[in-house]
Amino acid sequence: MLKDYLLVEKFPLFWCSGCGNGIALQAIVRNMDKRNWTRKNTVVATGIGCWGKADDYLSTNRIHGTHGRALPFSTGVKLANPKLNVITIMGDGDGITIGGNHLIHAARRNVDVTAIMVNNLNYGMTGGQYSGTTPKSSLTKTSVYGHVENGFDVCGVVKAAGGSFVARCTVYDVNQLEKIIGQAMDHKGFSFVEIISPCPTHFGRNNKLGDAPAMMKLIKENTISIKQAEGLDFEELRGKFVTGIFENREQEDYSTAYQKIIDGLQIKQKVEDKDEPKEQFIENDVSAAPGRKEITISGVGGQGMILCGTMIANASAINDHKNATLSTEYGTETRGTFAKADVISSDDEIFFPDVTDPDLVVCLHQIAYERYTGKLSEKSKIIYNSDEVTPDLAQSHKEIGIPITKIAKEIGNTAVANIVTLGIIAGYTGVVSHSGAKEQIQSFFGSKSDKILQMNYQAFDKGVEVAKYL
Ligand SMILES: Cc1ncc(C[n+]2csc(CCOP(=O)(O)OP(=O)(O)O)c2C)c(N)n1
Ligand code: SF4
Repeated sequence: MLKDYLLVEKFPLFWCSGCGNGIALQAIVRNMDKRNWTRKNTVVATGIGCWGKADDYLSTNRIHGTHGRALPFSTGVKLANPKLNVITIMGDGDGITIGGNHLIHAARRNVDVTAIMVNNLNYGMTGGQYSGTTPKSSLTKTSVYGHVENGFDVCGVVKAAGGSFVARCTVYDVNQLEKIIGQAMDHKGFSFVEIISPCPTHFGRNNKLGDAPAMMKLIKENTISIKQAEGLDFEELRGKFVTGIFENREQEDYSTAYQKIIDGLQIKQKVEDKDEPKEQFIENDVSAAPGRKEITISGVGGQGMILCGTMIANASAINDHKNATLSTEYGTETRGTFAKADVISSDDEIFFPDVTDPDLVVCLHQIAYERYTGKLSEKSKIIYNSDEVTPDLAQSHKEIGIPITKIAKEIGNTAVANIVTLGIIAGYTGVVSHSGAKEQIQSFFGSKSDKILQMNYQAFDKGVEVAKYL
């Protein structure tokens, strides 16, 4: 039943009377009903705009995204769970003007989503400014003397970019509209449907095209089929809406191609696991402590804090099977200015990825130390690199200095200071299992020489040992 797909309690629709959006929405919902695309298996992603508000009325899972970005959201959803049906809803301002770059790349990648663009020839929601599809000479809020640019042939752009199903229809011909949307939904790969629709409130009024029925008549009179358009040149096609299916071909979609790579890597991994016995460091393992830990590793770019944070987050999520987040910050110069990695590891869900009340802040450099000293809650401890930091003695009750650079140098290279830090953090907080941390070291340095790998294992062990005395 259609009403199972609609949030009827949100009615009446927000759109102006005579707007074509309601007709387009109905055609989508009818097709969802026929295919059983319910809230259990379907996600709708939209951008901003009048048409972008269509998701307000749909009972499926929805992402009301930012303007021009509906396709990246859809791509992410589809990649994360290829079993879902994904519909992208976008206006002409949204899809081809502000988000044009995303449109061509989604088409090129052949992402398996059904992208439905309502083209009302202007920015409706913001008051009728011209968009990338506004025809030459049109009057809009931002072209009061007549638009000097040509509008995009959007289907031409999407086809050229590699879209495997490309079609145009109008809200006047509802039979064709419903049929084409159905075909687009059934298509495996990127399907794009452009729907020509009236915006009587702005485009119609600004161009003195009459009321909504008059605009519908105009759309009807100016619509021609692909066959009728054959042989017409650019000027002869001006003002015409060519409808029909421009492209419909089979081609492997993005998620399927991606999945093949993942499957291949997993098979390879299984073979390697069988061939090589697990490293001996799994023996005498120290497990990760239960609960939640928030840790900041800070310093200046080039000291390897981001790698240290990445290893903790990876070990936590991949090896210890906890939840983990990593967020990083570094200056535009990358090296030599403040940089940090925030890691949260938790047995429970993490709802916000930034560290707000750290258990531990490691400061490898004076610049970083000054950001944190005296500014943290009672709970937080600071461990600083005493080779690089002159501490504030008033804070000594909650700060610990360790000559991290010197320890790294004694092991063989100051570059391993971040792995000494990893060992100190693992030993002091228990945020990760020691085997997990070492698997990460193996994963990052395994392809280098054995000498480098062993030096990093040693750096980790030394950090753990130092932590025993804290
Ligand atoms: C990046 C960005 N730029 C501009 C805006 C302002 N804005 C909101 S809706 C809109 C116009 C939408 O036009 P269109 O996508 O054609 O949809 P319509 O309203 O015509 O259905 C604009 C420009 C915004 N929200 N975000
Ligand atoms: S402004 Fe135009 S596009 Fe927006 S709801 Fe009104 S008629 Fe429709």
